[in-house]
Amino acid sequence: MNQAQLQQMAQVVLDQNWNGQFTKPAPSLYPHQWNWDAGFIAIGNAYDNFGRAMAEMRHLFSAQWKNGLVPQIVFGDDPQARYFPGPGFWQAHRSAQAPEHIQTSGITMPPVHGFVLWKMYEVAADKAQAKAFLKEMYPKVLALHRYLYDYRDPEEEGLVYIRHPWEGGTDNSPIWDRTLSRMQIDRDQLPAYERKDLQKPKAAEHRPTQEDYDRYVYLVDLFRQHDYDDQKIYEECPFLIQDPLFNGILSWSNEALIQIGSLIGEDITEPMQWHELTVWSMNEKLWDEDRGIYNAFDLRAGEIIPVHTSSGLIPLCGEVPTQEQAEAMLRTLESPAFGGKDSGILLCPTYSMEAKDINYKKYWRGPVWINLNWLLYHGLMRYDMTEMADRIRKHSLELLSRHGFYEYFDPRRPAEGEIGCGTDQFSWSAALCLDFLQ
Ligand code: 9WN
Repeated sequence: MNQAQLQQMAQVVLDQNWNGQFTKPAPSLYPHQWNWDAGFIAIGNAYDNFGRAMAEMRHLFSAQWKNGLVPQIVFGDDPQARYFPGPGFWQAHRSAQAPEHIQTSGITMPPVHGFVLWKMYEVAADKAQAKAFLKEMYPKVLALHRYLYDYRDPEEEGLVYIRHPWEGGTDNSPIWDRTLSRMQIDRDQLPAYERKDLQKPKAAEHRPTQEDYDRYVYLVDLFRQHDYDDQKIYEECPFLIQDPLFNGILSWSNEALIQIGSLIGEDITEPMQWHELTVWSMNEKLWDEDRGIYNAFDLRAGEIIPVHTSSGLIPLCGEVPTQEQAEAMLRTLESPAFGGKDSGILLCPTYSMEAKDINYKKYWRGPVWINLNWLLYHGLMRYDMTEMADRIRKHSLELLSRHGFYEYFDPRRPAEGEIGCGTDQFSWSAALCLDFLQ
């Protein structure tokens, strides 16, 4: 398939998943609007459909909570939509902070919006229109970051915690295993629920387990019992993790807020302070000198989580590491753990291939995801590591053009069984393909 055909097919996926108000991540599995998906999708649309990219972001932020939180899911009103947990389970209206006019979940997701807006501005054909859009959005993104620093960084370290695996975006990442396994769940006490994500034949094999879902549900139940009060949740929640992917993305968006604020003549004192503190703390607390990667930290247990996933390489995108640290990260990427040097593996597996429990088909426990590849690509480019960046871009395009716009991919060559996994017609795979093709 040539580039023009791939581009056209990616555009078709985005057109088909657009419902007039927002883009569904996938036609049936994910029928509502998701937070970080919306950001990646807006980047893809910014080239040829700037109006739709703006509408996507406006729809997401129309559901921003009064305290600044931007929800993980904004529910659409399609009566056919089947997804668990739906708005009736979340009961976000228990919080006085939730918006009245629209239904949402009660957690957030990685804060991609700052760099998404900057990227939209960079590629915009009509700079005056894009600048007006930045002016409109800047206070909203600032309010989101303020929420994160005010409510998710209790020790004022500059490191934001997530309180649910869904907030991290990498639902069943091995990073969470130990914390989740400490949670003793009494199934009789758990609210009754029915998963809707196991329709496809391989879904049970590829998606998170029942034990994972019990814990996801337990946490949502805890949040709603506390009416989504951040302080009470902080006191009680067994899952409080400072994740390098989340904080790396936050750093990039802090930096973008500084750029946007400077361009539109706003006060940038806050993002400058946030940026400096987060970068410093990530290097002080999360950097693993021996292994050349960033770790996560379990705030409840008070310990580092020394589990190697590609999340620990994402801080490259926010220019968190020094040049020297970045070179160590490149060596990590090239090592047998991530297979970056001619190993026949298509980059980048999401979990260290040296881990005994890597599973190349199971969601965030091994497969390649296009959004993480895209973040890594940009991170490597920032350090002029063009050879590895190019390899990641080429591998991403090879997967997409040969196998389609799947949700995630088995990186092995030859792979056993199917290579494209999860849902097909996945919006961010299509959107970021468009960006990779520019
Ligand atoms: C829960 C929509 C989302 C992505 C996440 C991905 C998956 C949801 C789910 O789908 O999570 O948020 O039901 O599995 O893990 O990153 O945003 O595409």
